Amino acid sequence: MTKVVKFIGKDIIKENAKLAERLRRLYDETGVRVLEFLGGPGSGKTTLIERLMERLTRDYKPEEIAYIGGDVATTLDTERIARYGVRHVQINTGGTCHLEVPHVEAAIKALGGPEALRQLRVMVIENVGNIICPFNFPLGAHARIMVAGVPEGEDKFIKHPLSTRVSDIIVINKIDLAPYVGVNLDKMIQDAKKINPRAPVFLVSAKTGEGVDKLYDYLRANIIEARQPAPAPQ
Ligand SMILES: Nc1nc2c(ncn2[C@@H]2O[C@H](COP(=O)(O)OP(=O)(O)O)[C@@H](O)[C@H]2O)c(=O)[nH]1
Ligand SMILES: [Mg+2]
Repeated sequence: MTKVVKFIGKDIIKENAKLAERLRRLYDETGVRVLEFLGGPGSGKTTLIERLMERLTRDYKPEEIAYIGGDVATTLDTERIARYGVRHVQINTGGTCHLEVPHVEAAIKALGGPEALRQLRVMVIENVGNIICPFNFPLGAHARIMVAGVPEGEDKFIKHPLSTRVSDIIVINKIDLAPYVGVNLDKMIQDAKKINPRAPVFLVSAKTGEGVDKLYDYLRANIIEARQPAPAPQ
């Protein structure tokens, strides 16, 4: 009889979740606060991180800030962020559609290991552009920030309830394009809140900068400078 090994994907997800707890302990021991950005390709993750880097480098020294860019190929995003003078490292997954804990561990090693983390106040991880897989593989971050671009469609949150549910913060980006693509922003907000009542929703345009201050102030007060550690990754 043919032997079948089932649920292998689930085992990988479980194993990664365990490793993510180890990463979280490393972050908490070294004192770095970690923000992870997730969302579809082109949703505006790198552009939003650029806007946040402008603000972070006003409040912190560049050597207190690090960026880990996850992508299938190229160093394009990391080159964009490197312009802010912050520590940076690119991970090329070579085809895998999401980052896993060993990718981040390798990137931390490239940054200088736990000693380097001790010098940091904040580390930003940009996951591979994909609205499904990365959400299944937590990386121990203190906040997982889902970025959905308005042109991707009004129904993004309903169509991706699991991704929406595991996110700590939801960002609706490219609001400058809402009138052109005929998207009802109120409906998007309502959908997001219905699926994930615990995540605050921010409306931004990473291009014009609208709404970015509000998001930054929230991140700074509640994640980067929070006295209480954030809840363990889910
Ligand atoms: N109109 C508009 N374009 C944006 C906005 N944010 C990003 N973009 C554009 O969307 C494209 C993809 O952005 P990028 O940040 O590279 O997306 P990523 O793949 O999620 O990192 C680029 O051409 C950006 O200039 C926005 O708020 N409004
Ligand atoms: Mg990007």
